[in-house]
Amino acid sequence: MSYPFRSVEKKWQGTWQKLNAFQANTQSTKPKAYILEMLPYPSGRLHMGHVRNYTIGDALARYKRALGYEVLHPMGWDAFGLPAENAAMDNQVAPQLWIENNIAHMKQQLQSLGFGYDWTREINTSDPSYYEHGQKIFLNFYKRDLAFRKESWVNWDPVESSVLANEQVINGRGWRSGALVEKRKLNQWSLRITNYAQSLLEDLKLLTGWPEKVVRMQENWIGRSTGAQITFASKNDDFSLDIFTTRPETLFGASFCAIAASHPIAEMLAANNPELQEFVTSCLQMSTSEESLSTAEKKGHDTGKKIRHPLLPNTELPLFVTNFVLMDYGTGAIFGCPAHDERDFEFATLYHLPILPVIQPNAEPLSATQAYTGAGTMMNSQFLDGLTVEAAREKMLNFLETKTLGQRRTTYRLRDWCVSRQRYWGCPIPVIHCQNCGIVPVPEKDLPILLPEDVTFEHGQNPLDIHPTWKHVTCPTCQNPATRETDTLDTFFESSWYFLRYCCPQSPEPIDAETVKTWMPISWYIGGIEHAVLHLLYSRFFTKALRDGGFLNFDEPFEKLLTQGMVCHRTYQDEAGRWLYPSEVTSLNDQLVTVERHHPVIEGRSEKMSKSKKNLVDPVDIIETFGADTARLFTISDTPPDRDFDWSYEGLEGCWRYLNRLVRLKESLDQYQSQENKETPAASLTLRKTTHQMIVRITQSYERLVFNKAIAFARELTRTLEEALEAGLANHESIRECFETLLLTLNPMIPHLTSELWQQMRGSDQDIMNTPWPQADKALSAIDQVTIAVQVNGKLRGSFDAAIDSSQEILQEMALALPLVQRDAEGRTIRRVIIVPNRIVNVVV
Ligand code: ANZ
Ligand code: ZN
Repeated sequence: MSYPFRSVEKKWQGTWQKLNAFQANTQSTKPKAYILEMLPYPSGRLHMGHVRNYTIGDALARYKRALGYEVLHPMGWDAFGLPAENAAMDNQVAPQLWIENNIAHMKQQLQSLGFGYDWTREINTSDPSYYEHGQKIFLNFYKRDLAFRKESWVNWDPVESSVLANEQVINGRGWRSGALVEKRKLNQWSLRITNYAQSLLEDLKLLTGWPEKVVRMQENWIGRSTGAQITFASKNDDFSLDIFTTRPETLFGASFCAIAASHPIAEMLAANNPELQEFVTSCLQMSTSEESLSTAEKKGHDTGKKIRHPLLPNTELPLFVTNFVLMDYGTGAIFGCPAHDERDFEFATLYHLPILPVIQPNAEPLSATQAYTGAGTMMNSQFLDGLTVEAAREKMLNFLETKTLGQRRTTYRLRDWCVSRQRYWGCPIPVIHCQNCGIVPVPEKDLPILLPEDVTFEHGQNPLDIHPTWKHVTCPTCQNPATRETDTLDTFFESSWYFLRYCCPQSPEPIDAETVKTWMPISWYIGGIEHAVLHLLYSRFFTKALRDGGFLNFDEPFEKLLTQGMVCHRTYQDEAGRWLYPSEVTSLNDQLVTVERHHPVIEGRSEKMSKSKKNLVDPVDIIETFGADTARLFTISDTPPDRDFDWSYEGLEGCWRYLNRLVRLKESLDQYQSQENKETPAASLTLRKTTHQMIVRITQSYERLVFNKAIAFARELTRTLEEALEAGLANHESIRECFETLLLTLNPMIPHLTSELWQQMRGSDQDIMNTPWPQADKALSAIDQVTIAVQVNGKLRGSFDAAIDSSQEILQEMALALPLVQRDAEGRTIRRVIIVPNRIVNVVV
């Protein structure tokens, strides 16, 4: 007989709902913990990625609660965005309604998994009660010149018929549509995230609880470069050119200058040069993302103009317009030094320009077939000759500054964040355009600006723009006829601050600083790595911008970040190459065949679950067959949460069997308590020791979020208890203590079954949720320790204490965590780790 999970799970879900068990109390005097999973898009169905993400968060939140924290663990919906609009077009249903239905359905699915959320704080970003506050924040940014409108070249996604932010262009394509992005010159709203480039970069230092990888990705995205801005004059002195360089020491090796196609000087020169005009136009049509530029063929057009070398009176440099210089980086103009820059080398070879070496490599001869970009000694460079590259750079910078030919300059790769979208299903930007007054912010008393509901969707048109009346208003300042802004905000605007609103969902102002301060920063933020730059960078920017606007008083929103791995599954194809769902495949005489006709099936490798390859498992099926606890346990039992994990039916069944083992254990325990055993103090003590040692190990695993290890230890303890029951030598108290420890430590992961068994043990008025986390007794849990020496390439680098007979895996992990070892290993690959048990770990790099 297997345990009746349906009734048990329903019972506990009902109890939690009735008790409002997860409502967070701001007034509580307990220490606070804020655990958050990234809010989902309400597509209508939960997928396994959600289940894993939310199980991790829920296990953590319940654990913190058991430790005595007042826990905030809310949930909401990132509800604006294109899919709702597409569904509206496809199914003739209003986006509002489509979203509402999806939310209702997904909420019910979340509840059936037993996740403990404080639903009184639920946020739907498309609800006016939320976006009204987004509009207030926008106006505040506008007042502070952090939101601005200007005509500029923007990324145009032809499939979405809308503009995209730089962060949303990936390899030259739209992040959602996959379409090749075009450049358009449009009047758009942007946020001045670049004002914060330096502090976004500097404060990465504070994020010691973030994965190194994500910190690196943000650092690269912000892309700080230091160098010089140098002014070059044209031969006829009809214009001057400011260039940006990170290599001023190579100035004597300059052989040409180049500017972007959208540089004002290119525009000026093209005005009476039709050929140049044609070239400029063709460049502008091309995608200009950095990635596509670095791979695209370098093209240039000689303007015929000559530029004077600032330090060599007799040298003239040709001026090119090129496709590889970006207008919005540095000054949009460069000098080219082909001998020491690969791109310039390629260009010079193509256009037969001189290649003038100015750096002599220290060890090798100069190559004639490629640029030399390494260190060396300066040559052909007058006052720099003989210096190292570094020293020459300093000397040149000082020289340029004393002669006022240029100055030191720092630039960032980060661009201002374009937030205008030409779509209906987004938050209306609360401004009015008036012929007399220009841009007029909507007065706060008129907020929220609501979306009209009677709209028509026509392909390629913004429904707000073609609506007969919505945009026609009177100017709040001069009372003349005026029009509303018809662009809506990028949905990333709403998701950049929703976590603040969860703290004070009823506040009449967007943010109640006092309340927000009690909960923020978020202790653990859990979500996908795909947001490493986009959402996480925007949220950090909002936090800083809101701080400077007096809305709050801290610098960073997310103390610790966990980027969870993917849920993967093997793929299946029939002989014709068609993808098959796992449910369409069965095994017959050890061969994989289709369920229906027993045709042969070809098994592929495990890949991220995706619709296109059909390697999906529907959480609903799993919950219905095995229950929520099995599904929860399985998604976190196999691998640490930040790694990918392979879905397997066998693994799932293993978890199901384990739950049943716990049920049987309770039955054996009842029997044990009612019978005479030949108890010995030694056996009881041994059992108690194991129990308390396991409390330490399991607690440590929770602290490090390695639930798979916590589960492995719990399974070990289960085995010990089964053996003790069998042997019949331990006393009732030690047996009971062991079982209760198991229930308490498993509760965050499998809350339904453990709640039920707890009640059976302790009585119907008892709730495991109100029982604190078990404390290990120091004397009982003491494990014999040994000191392990750690070497890197044979040199002593430190030591640490570990439990005697610790596994190789644990020893390796602890050794690699030593700061000195990390320093030695940085930027190198670890080739081997040699372990002498209980003595030495030697890391070979
Ligand atoms: C002369 C030079 C000599 C350069 C040399 C490099 C090597 P990062 O590190 O990415 O900041 N550059 C400047 N502005 C540019 C723009 N708008 N579009 C394309 N390229 C641009 O690189 C800065 C270097 O990229 C600058 O230093 C400049 O070329 C180029 F041996 O100046 B360099
Ligand atoms: Zn006006």
